Amino acid sequence: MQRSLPLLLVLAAGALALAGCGGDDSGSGSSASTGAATAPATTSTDAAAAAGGDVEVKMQAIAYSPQTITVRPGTRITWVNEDDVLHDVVSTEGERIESRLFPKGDSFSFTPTRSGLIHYVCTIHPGMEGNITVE
Ligand SMILES: [Cu+2]
Repeated sequence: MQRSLPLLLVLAAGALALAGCGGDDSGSGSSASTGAATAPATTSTDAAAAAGGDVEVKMQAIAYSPQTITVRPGTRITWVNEDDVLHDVVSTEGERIESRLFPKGDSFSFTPTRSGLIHYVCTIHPGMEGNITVE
């Protein structure tokens, strides 16, 4: 007797409404309109940000993982070093981030306060770079 299709449609509509609420910045973002927000590749990090939780970036095999994250202003980002060598987090573009070099097992946290793009690097490992989209 019961049909589940209407329920699925309601759930899908709700998900679309949530996604639209966060992703539609057609009036603002003048400098950040890269179109990357429409790519489905950032789904997992978007979900973490939407849930209001912290976002964790691992420093693993001389790389940041995930290398690119999307968060909302006010979301705390924590980098955790899982390598046997020192790493740091220093921004070269956008909001200022400057951690110390820290060893395996240690972490560093930063909370962006405004929308924009942040590009950061590890100062002792060329090519170890990451990006944060804050929107
Ligand atoms: Cu490093």
